[in-house]
Amino acid sequence: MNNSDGRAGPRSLELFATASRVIPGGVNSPVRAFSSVGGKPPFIRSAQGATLTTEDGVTLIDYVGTWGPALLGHGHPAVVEAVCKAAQDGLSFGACTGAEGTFAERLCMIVPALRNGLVRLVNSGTEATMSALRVARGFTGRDKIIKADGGYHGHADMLLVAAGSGAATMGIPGSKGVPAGAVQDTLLVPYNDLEAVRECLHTHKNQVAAIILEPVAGNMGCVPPVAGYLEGLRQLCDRNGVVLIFDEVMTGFRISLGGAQAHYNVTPDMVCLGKIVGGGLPVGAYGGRRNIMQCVAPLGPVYQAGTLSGNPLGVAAGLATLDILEREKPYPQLATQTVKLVAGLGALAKRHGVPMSENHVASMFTGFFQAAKVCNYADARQSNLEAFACYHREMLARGIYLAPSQFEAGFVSVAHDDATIDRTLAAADGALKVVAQTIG
Ligand code: KE4
Repeated sequence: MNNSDGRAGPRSLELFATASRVIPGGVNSPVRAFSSVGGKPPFIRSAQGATLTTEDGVTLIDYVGTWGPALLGHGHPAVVEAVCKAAQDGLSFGACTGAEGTFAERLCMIVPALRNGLVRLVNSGTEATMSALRVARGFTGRDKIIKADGGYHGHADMLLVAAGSGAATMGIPGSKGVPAGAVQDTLLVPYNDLEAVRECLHTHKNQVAAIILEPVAGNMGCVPPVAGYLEGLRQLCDRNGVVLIFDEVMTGFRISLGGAQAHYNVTPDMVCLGKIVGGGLPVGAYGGRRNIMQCVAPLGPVYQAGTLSGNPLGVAAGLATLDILEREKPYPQLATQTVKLVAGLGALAKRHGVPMSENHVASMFTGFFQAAKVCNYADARQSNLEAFACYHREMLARGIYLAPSQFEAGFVSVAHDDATIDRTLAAADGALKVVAQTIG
């Protein structure tokens, strides 16, 4: 192995064997197992800025960014310092702290859906979406929810649904262990299809509590909303008394400081946050209109709780992250670097005759291995997954760490400078040459 080959070396393989004896699949989250790209995952010893260092001593340029949180780059000194300082005063109290209120105030000032509203801190994106939907059901007294096919909102039972055929379909369990009853009220519509939502609301008149949506899809690969889609959803929800929930776990503080809702100027009734909001520590949040959130215990009858919710270390990391984002406003730079990367990848794919369709919004991007434009999950699934797997392996062998799935978004951080992007494009030149030979 050369010194930039990120594929699992002897030490990573040894550690994977150990982990596989005691952890399902050797991983604490399925996508990390590299199942869809082949090979075994490199084990990571440390991370700094735009790079990861593996247990085999190889330094990789990272576009996973711990699945989104590392917007500022890994191990930002001000965030690490804030966490270490908070830790000196104790790790968790399970009681009220001043910092929680300060953090909630900052969130309510920054995120449009939280302005004059209420927000509750939790420990993951899954908790945020699960809780927001329970509150929407409690507030409306309705049971049905609508989600987009290919949208991922964490692993709560009601959200683990597989799409059937047809435009708007009744959810069917998307995982063993999810009872049919848990998804019987979950309706699926194609992303970016306003007519399907209109039809669904008509068919299930006065029965739908909420629509939950990634305002920029990231879990089918990066897929932006088509013009008018978010605005149309807003109108349909207003007309039908439906709670519009933007799942901004991935897009929050990524697309802009105020998230996708600020970028597209469409304010949902509720918002779910995660990833960047915790600066890399386990923090999620959900909130929105005051009259909705007043249903939440202890104010109202909708129960939700959490031992480590508002944890001092997570709040310290989140506050430090918001401080940096508000002070440095890195979004124009993030967009510039992402455009440079995506344009470079597109030119290289063209040069090598590899069909690639790029989507990007701010510092989220995906190169789909197909020629057609990707506007929803059905489009995304037309991608050449063998070509993607080959590309992933070849990039890793050249020191570039990409999400091990065609259906994930890549992330550029503040630390991805010109030299980092140039190194990435040089690696992609070689990788795409191999892909071209492979797909013939
Ligand atoms: P967590 O429970 O993983 O913190 O958040 C769930 C979630 C909710 N909403 C959106 C839009 C999300 O993207 C996620 C989690 N994202 C995945 C990757 N796309 C996390 C990676 C993983 O599952 O290991």
